Amino acid sequence: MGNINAVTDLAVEGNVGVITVDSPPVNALSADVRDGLSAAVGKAVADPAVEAIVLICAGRTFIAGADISEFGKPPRGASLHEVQATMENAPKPIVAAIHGTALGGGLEVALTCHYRVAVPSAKLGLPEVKLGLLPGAGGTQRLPRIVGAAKALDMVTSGTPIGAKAALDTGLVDDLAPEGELRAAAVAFAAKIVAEKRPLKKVRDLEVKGGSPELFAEFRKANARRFRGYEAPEANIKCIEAAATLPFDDGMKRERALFMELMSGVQSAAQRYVFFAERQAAKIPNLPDDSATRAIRKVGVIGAGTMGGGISMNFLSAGVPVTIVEMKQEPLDRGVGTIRRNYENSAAKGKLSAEGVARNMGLLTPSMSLEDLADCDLIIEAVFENMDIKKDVFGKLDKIAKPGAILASNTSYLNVDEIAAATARPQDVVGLHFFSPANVMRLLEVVRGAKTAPDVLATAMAVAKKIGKVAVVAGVCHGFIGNRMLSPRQREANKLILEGAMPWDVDRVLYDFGFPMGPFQMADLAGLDIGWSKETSKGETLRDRLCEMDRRGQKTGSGFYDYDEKRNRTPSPLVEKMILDFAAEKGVNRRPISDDEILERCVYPMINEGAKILDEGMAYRGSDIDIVWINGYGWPVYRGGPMFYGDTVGLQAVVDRLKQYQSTQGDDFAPSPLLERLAAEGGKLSQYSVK
Ligand code: 3H9
Repeated sequence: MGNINAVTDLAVEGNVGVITVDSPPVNALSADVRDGLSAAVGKAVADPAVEAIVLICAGRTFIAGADISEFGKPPRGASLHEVQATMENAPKPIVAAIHGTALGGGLEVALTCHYRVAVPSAKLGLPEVKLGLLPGAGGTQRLPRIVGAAKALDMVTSGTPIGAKAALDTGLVDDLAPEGELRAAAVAFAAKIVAEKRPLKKVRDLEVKGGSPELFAEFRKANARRFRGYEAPEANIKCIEAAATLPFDDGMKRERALFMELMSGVQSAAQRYVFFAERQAAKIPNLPDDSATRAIRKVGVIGAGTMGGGISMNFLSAGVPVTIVEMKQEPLDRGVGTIRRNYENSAAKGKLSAEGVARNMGLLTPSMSLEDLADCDLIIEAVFENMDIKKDVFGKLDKIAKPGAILASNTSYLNVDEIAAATARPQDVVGLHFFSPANVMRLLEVVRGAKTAPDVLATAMAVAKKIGKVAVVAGVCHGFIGNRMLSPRQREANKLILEGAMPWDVDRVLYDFGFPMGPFQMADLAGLDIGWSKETSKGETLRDRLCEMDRRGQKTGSGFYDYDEKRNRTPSPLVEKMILDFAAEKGVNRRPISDDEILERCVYPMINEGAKILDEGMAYRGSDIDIVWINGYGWPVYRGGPMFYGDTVGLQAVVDRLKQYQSTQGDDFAPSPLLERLAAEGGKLSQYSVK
């Protein structure tokens, strides 16, 4: 218990007052922390024995930012700006002692201290942009006064923190303290400042270096694509511009105004929601955080194709040995070669050292025998998507795997319970649905079978965390969460181009909505011939006909679009004619289709399908569904995911439109009972959780 308030303590060591903030988990600037800081600084200033002050935090980190959970609630206690003014104007030097992460409001507090000392492992940054915000406590005005306009632009628009050593180089910290000795080093530093009678350095009094108009113009141009659709990056840029051109107090006013604008907007609400949703997804109802897990020291992967290779890389990169099995030598060699090449490419880009490549490859054991998986703790099957083949593999694994080994399938659609029934240990079977490219995509759907044991589920979640994935639990249903919702969107996209739209119209609308690409671009990229075969093709669908003409997507130079040698696409007149002919053949009277109809027909059935998934208990929470779509399918994070977006539109409005489409398009659009109920009750899909 602190002697200032429940989360703050003031102790005096020699002539230095040490203020400790102790507010787990991350010392966020809650009302208690702000009040405590304000009172502690006041008390230290009033104490004649104190000549300098150190601000340090207990636990795993320095202040990691404003308390995001307080946003949108009525203000309580001292405002952060008031606390900062008290600190910056204190007549005695204040030294911030930084370990862990000084993020957002945390770094902004440190910037109102007169000096900063950090341990080498500390990280300092302004990540507000990731929450759809900007640093609203003077960060945009003070940071460029130390690191210069160019570096500040980079830091506030990326949100990526820098390490303490880099911070020392830019002047953001004044001294490094030995790891584990921060308190003593900071106290010594403060005493030295007093002894040397160093001035009270106020960052606000410094000049911004390098803030020319060209810098901002070029930065905007170079990053236009990266920032597409997002409001926060531009607001952050405007603030740095203000720092470079206006007096400090005017810059602060600009920062405040832009901060309030972002804070009251939908994008930041969505991004803050996603921050908590992502952490929530890791929690399994009725399974405590400290549930027992099985030790995973060695992993087996069956299949050395694109999926198997990507899956293996996740574990190798995390330092876990992998045995990869393929039935024949040539595909095994090819798969291992691809893994090596991927690592070498990372090394060429400076993302991995040469030793890193060697270390990761040294953890990989190629094999042509399933028997070699006998000592694996987790075995992941990534073979062809066919139930008979999968059952055969699991039947064999059942005889080979050691007792207690977890047997996982990477199936993207198939029934995990049926796969589990091919073994005598269904409690050890789970679905681990990775997304391609599996070494890059953050999402992992963990499919809980009817008999999957709780500790298997807990282990799957822990493994996901270890390999840096965002895991979401799904129940057993066709396509689980993600692919199940993709299917109505695909259905409508295909119908729309028969009824009157063109593929490029549908793609443009979904791109403008914020997806990285539309469904037809996606199909061309993936290859139209996935699951298509020349022998059995009967020209029944447009896709069949395109494949029959060898227009199989980007790889053949044409698909729905025509591609040049640099893979730039243009709408194809031939495809346009094929679509018109196909529609005529089917007796469809084409009509003009508005962009609104395209968007509603592609997105509202997804919202509806999400509601069905929740109603059936196939996802624990609406927010889990949003995490799937953001991390697995490029749903724009500033729209919060399909469930959050449905809430933003208004569930009653969604239901009304679904019913209208139901009258013209049929029962595919029949609203789910849960959706109708929530709409009637004023409930929210994003807040819905299965009891
Ligand atoms: C800001 O500062 C605005 C100002 O510019 C202007 C104001 C006027 N608030 O991530 P973890 C919780 S905006 C509330 O699993 P890690 C988190 O929900 C803020 N809660 O741990 C979780 O709770 P639970 C700018 C927070 O070790 C628990 O702490 N700052 C906050 O993997 C552990 O979190 C940021 O954006 C918060 N600020 O990573 C930093 N932060 O256990 C956001 C965390 O109940 N935070 N929680 O699920 C992070 O990036 C990471 O949490 C951090 C630790 C790197 C600190």
